[in-house]
Amino acid sequence: MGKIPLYRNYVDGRWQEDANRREKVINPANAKVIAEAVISSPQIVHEAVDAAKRAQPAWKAVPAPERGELLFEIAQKLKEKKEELAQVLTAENGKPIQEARGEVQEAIDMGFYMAGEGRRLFGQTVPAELPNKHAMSVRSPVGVAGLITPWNFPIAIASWKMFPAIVSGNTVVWKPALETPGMADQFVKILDECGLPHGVVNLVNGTGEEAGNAIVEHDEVDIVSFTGSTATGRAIASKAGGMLKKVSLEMGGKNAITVMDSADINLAVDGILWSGFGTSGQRCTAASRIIVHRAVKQELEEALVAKTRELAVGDGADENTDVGPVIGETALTSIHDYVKIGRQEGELLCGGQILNEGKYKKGYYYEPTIITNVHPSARIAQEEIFGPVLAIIPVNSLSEAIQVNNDSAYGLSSSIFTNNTNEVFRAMHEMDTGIVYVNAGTTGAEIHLPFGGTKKTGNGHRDSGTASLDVFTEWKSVYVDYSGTLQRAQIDNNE
Ligand code: UN1
Repeated sequence: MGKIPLYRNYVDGRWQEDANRREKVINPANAKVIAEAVISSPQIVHEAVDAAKRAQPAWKAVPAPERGELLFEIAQKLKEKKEELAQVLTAENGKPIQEARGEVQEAIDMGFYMAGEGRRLFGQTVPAELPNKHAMSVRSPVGVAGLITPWNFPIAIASWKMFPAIVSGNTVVWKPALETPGMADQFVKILDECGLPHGVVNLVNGTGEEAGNAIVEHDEVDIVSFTGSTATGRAIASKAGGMLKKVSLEMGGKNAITVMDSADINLAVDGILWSGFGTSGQRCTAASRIIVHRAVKQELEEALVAKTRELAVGDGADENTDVGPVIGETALTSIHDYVKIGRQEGELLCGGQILNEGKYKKGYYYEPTIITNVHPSARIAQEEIFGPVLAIIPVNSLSEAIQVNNDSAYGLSSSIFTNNTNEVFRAMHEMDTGIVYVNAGTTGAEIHLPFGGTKKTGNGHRDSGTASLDVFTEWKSVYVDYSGTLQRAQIDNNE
């Protein structure tokens, strides 16, 4: 075995090795060890928080347009390195290279977008109640931000949090997922090369139990922004709640695509394939329920099964791959367990097996799977599977479709395929999710709109868009009285 990279921590502008423990990084396409990453002790997290705390006043004092300019250079560098980054991403995450390029593009877009925020960061100026008085609100940074990010979108989601955090004057301690430390390494190297002052972003690799907890539990971490599982999010919320710490959570989804009788069926099939089986179903936004009007159910199922069978499952590094491996062995087993449950709850139309022969022998591959005639309350229609598995639920009307769509603990993304204008507007208003698509699948959010969901998907905050600035800033209301007299609000103007 040739020499493999070691991914280190980056604390106070220095690359550091924690010699005690390391974790192997695996390519899910072939189970090869491709790198190692250090595993941080809570002590290292504390050092990173100290560094972030020390760097924050000076970073806050840098004029926001200048912080934005630095972001512009970072985005430019990400753009130059797009292909290299995409290759690293596919090797450690498994997603098809086309999708990896798309994900890096999402980070580039977020960089350029937030660079512009350096010259906006709008507050409000409003009339004051009293004469010769000025009233306005300005944004100020929250302080030290702890970012905990997942493996499924290791650079896009990191950029949704990192860029708004730093453009608005926070400093950062970032714990990326164990499975994808290479992306974090590449990202932070770019920040460093572009001259981000030391201590502004600190990278700590490690486990959720140790490094993640150490971030959440540290008194000097003022805000935690997390994307990942509902169980972890709940644990973070209860700890952070007790500490009265600001926390922004993005968690699960159980997203549905509704196909109405007026829909263009071929278009709906393409949307379902892309959102159901793209990234092997491992997106929070992945479609996992298909709600179909009975009038077009058979037509849709036939077309869907035929096209699903044509999908090329394989190594994501191959340009022709449609569906890559899933992230690892545990995921494979969990997906297969759900499919076993699903076969009791409905009828298997295609797929249903772990692929482990021939070219699939070494990696973690699952057949794109469709199960039909599933009841809306079935486990495979309620629980997040995070794999390439679709449950088809037949309905008789739009009202029933909306009811089924909303019958979920989660509320991230919904989609409707229809050519009926009234249905478009009803769906838009009545589907209870943070994102609604019309005549497109449930995936593909653009970075300049808020990303997030209702109910147990989140806790009311949003990533990306200008909404993310609300996560990383506090409002400060400012009143300037230039009358030269003491003017008492609510009293002197209401005598
Ligand atoms: C995620 O699934 O965690 O909207 C993020 C999308 C992508 C981002 C997905 N732009 O599907």
